[in-house]
Amino acid sequence: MNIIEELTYRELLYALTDDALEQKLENEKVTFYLGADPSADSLHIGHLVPYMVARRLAAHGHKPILLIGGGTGLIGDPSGKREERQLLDMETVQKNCRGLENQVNKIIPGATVVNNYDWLKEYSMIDFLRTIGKHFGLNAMLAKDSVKSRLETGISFTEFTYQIIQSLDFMHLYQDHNCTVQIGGQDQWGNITAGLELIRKTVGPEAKAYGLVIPLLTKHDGTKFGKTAGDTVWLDPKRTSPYEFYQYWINLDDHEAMIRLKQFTGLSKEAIESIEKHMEESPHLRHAQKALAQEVTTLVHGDSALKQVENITNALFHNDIKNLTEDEIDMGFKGVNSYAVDDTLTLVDALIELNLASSKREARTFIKNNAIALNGEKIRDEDYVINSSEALHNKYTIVKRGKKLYGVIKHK
Ligand code: 629
Repeated sequence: MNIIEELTYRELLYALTDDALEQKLENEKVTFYLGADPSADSLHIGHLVPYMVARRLAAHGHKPILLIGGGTGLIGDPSGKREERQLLDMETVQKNCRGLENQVNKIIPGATVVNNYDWLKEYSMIDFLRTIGKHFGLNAMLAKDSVKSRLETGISFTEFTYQIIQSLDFMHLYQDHNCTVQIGGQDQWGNITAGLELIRKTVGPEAKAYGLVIPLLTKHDGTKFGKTAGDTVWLDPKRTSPYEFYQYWINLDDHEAMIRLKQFTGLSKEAIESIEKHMEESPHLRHAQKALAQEVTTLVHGDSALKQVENITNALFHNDIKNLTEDEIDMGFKGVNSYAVDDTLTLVDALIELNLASSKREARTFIKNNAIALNGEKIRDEDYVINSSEALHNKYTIVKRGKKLYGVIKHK
């Protein structure tokens, strides 16, 4: 498989600006770039898709440049946005840039990372209008989806200009880094083709540059990709813990897990097909989900985080709560209802405070029916009193009701 066939197999190719790019990628090693704007201090798993394409291109010997939009982030890309964005202040943009730089360095080790603020800040207004603005026809600019779709609702001159700024980046990278290919999500088509035009007009007709765009991910059930219960799945472990991250992939259905295996892992076609066969033979083992969750968690959070996450998952599955470290408890039970106590608390009251029972009566019934465990051990005594001396790490008593519901008592 050549790289274009491979991207097609992996459902990672939406369009090329020129079919000749396929031959070029086969015959030469090119330099390509991918940009992200610092709208937040972390990427999320939607952003990860083009970075997976960058990894595949790099694996085929092409040279990646990862651009952080310290300059464009101050303007705001209208692509795919129905409304004008709120401008971010300089301090926020710079802080966000540092967050993104750290992340992209880990996703593609060894890639060149650049920040477009470094060259965009050098333009004076008159210089910009004379040397760059002259190459952009108003009609072509108005015809871009990002602008056309906003003519009714409104778009500022600032966002209208965005396509020129992104074009300048491509021109700059073409001239200074011999970068001939830009990749991005399909929403970036207009900005990328604007750049091709600018390169042609400034460098000359012999200039040859290309664009490759990647499909925006959709889910077959109509819900949004990359969200759980409305919350974005971030790469930053402080926003989405490695355990929550792992759980996102583990919980996908079989059909989606197979597609994401192709898109988000480096596993070969043979390995993916063997996983698929395995999955069809014994679907209950969730082979595809496990392979996927392992691969993507390792890519984003590293080997030791994966170990920790698997440890938590196993402990919860086997009721082996007592062997969890303090960090593992923090991560595994983040977001679970908790209740802080000074000294002692009856188990009945604990179940109510943790929302695991709606009345004392119900709480007693659960205990009687053998449905309640503390730190992995069943409790049958309806008058049981939780005591800090039994707390794990002197801090936590983990309360479990039935197979899946948890609460955490935090001892002060
Ligand atoms: C300067 C800035 C450039 C080239 C690109 C850019 C960023 C681009 C953009 N991208 C999105 C973002 O930053 O806004 N104008 O959130 C986002 N991108 C990844 C994919 C995308 C795209 O980071 O390209 O399509 C999402 O999958 O929306 O010189």
